[in-house]
Amino acid sequence: MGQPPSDRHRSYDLSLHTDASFRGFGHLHNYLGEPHPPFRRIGDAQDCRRHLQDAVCRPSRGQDRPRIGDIPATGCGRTTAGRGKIPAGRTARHQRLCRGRPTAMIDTNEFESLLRGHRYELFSGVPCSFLQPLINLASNSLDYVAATNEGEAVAIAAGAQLGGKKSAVLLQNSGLTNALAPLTSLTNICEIPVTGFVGFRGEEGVPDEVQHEFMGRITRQLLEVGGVHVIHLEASLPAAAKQLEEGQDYLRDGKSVFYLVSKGTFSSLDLKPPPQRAYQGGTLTISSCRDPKRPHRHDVLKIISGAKRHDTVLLATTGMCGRELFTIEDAPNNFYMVGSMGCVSSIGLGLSIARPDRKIIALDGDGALLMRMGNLATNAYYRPDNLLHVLLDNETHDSTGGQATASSCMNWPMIAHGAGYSHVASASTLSEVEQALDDWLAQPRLTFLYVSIAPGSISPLGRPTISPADAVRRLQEFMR
Ligand SMILES: Cc1ncc(C[n+]2csc(CCOP(=O)(O)OP(=O)(O)O)c2C)c(N)n1
Repeated sequence: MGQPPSDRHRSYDLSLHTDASFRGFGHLHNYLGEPHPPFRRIGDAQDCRRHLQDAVCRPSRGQDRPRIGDIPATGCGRTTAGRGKIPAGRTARHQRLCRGRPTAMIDTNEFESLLRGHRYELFSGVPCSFLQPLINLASNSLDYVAATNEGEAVAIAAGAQLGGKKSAVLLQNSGLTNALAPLTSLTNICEIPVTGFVGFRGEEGVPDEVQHEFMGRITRQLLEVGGVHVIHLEASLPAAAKQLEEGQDYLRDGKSVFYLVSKGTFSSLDLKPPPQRAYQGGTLTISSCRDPKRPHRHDVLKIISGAKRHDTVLLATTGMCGRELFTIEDAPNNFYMVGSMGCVSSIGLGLSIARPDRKIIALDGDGALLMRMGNLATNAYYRPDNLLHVLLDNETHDSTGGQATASSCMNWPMIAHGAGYSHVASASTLSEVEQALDDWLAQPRLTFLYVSIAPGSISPLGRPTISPADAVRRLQEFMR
């Protein structure tokens, strides 16, 4: 126990240490001038690690965290110079985090004024205990859309941003991987900037559950690789105000900005009881589903494209759907989603909330909807009348070679009905499609239109020549 750490330890980060590597922890504690931990067993790596992290603590940003290699390899290390290094690096926040003594933190109510000052209008997210005050704030007094996963939250925020409502997502870093597809292939390439507040679990030097350690280490890189500008939010209002200001420049340039939020950054704020919403049911118009002579996607899209008006917007899902729509007619009110598979109805939800004066038609595929079925629940919960969610079900991943999906064994109208859509219609002929469209345009209410289509696509098949970012700018111009 009292052996000095070997050279092997020198380059290691504390969080990477294993049971064996903790053999030098007694020496480390001598060096730090800390009392020895109360552990009896060397093998108790978790406890050792927590204790050591607590003792070392992360110094303020911009300074390197001390590593075991910083500690003299021999001797007890009780030198003034050596001991002085670490306390000097401790900020008030680290003392607060590590010692449990509250010092600086942001008053959540005052932060609301900052957010309002920067005209944030819509929030979407998935809860995180570190962000609890912010999520409670959004849920109590701001426009908050509770998403089923973080990718959905990003897509909802992007949809609202597309419609002119400045939007932010609230999520835990554990859910970042859920958000990566829309961050990399929607907000990034379409230049739809969203702001994010990310609960920073597993932050270096802050004791946390083991499952957060790895994600804590890669959070910043993950976001940066995803094309997001990252700012670690300071736990004081004036400093955070400056950082919010700094973020606006990135947003204006079309780049998303995410703020890492450490534990205890915001003062607590109670959640007001959310409005009670019960299953409302809806109407269901089922035709002869899956007619053997079902139409092709191209024919259905022709009808939908032909029905577009000055107040409609068509959002087409990933793959051949967007390409066929473009081939039929490229129009300023078309958005061809590339990537972000499964997110089209979430973009539609955000856009329909932001633009109640427009009628939004989200064209989905069975493979895509299967990928993010939680969207159905969120769409139904928020029930915007101006959203028509069309599922073009060919029971395959047509765009990638016709591989079967599980869709052939599913009853989609019943699923959408069970999720709580206001109205569900199904169509397996072109005249039924036409009828359902007319009904929705005449009486807008959240509608799920199930269309059974045949696999296959037209030939030759075009591909949007307009870039995703230009298509977004064109659509925004159209909606002005
Ligand atoms: C996250 C993700 N996984 C996989 C793909 C590859 N991919 C592109 S289109 C597609 C199939 C989509 O199937 P479906 O939604 O049923 O539409 P269809 O092609 O049948 O019109 C797949 C798997 C992707 N773009 N993104």
